[in-house]
Amino acid sequence: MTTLAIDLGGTKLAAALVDEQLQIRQRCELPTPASDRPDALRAALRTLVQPLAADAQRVAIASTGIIRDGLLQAINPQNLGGLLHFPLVATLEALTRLPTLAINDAQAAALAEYARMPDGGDMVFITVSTGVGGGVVCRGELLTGAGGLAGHLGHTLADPHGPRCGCGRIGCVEAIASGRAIAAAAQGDLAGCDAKTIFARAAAGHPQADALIQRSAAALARMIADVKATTDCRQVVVGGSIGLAQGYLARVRACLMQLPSPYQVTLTAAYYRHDAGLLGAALAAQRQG
Ligand code: ADP
Ligand code: BMX
Ligand code: ZN
Repeated sequence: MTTLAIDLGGTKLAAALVDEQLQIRQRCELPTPASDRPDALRAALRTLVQPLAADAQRVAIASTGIIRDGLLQAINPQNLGGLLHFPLVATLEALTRLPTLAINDAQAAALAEYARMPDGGDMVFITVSTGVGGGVVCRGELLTGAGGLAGHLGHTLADPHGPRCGCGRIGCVEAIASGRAIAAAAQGDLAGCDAKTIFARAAAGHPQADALIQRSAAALARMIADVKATTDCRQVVVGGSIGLAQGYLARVRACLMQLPSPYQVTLTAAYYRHDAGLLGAALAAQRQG
């Protein structure tokens, strides 16, 4: 069976056809609409799925937000242009006439990354992207929680005196480490730059750009220590465009190494790189049968 897999993030929407061996073809991408109008997202999804739906037998979407009963509920609506709710499954079933599964993006990526780990062991996936998301695999099972909130590590506390997060809480990891947070903290000649530009400026030796990235990496390392203390996981896998950016994981490792030995854990970059969410959604659909 061929799955039309979709990854809906705060910045980009990706889609592809995925076969039973998890081979990807016809991958395409669009920017996520920065609008609180559900119609804008519906229109973007229509553009994305229209060329692919005829060659698929089902749809699987990995999406940012708390996903429950096929509905998206934003914990941080600022990541989606202010959009709070969206009926993912009903919209995609109406657009494609295909059965559709929806799963949180970081939870999906955790499934894909865990499936290719040779020796199992508890694993936590973290995406550092528009926001900061997570997925926890414990004894071979993905934790979703009763309401879908499990693994939302970006909304754990980094600094009680930090900036207010879009979720309403003060000082979340996401409000310091995410792409949006890096951009929001930029001042002077960096004001208005996105995180990708700030990484490029840091590579060219810009001290403020370097400090913003270091602040993100340090917050992520502290969060990973908390994750280790909570789960005693064997491995932490990092993805997302910030997580996978040149030099970022090395910075996180260097910060983590400053901490005592119980907090040390194997840290790796996502094997499936930017496709971990897409492939995890396809895998979840395969398993559902
Ligand atoms: P999404 O959140 O939609 O899944 P990404 O994982 O691409 O998307 O994360 C988007 C964030 O990553 C944005 O803040 C963007 O500026 C930043 N970004 C994109 N490409 C890069 C890059 N090559 N290096 C550093 N940051 C990047
Ligand atoms: C936010 C939250 C999570 C998501 C994470 C990463 C929303 C809309 N999303 O914490 O559900 O997993 O961002 O999302 O509240 P991404 O778009 O950065 O991949
Ligand atoms: Zn938060």
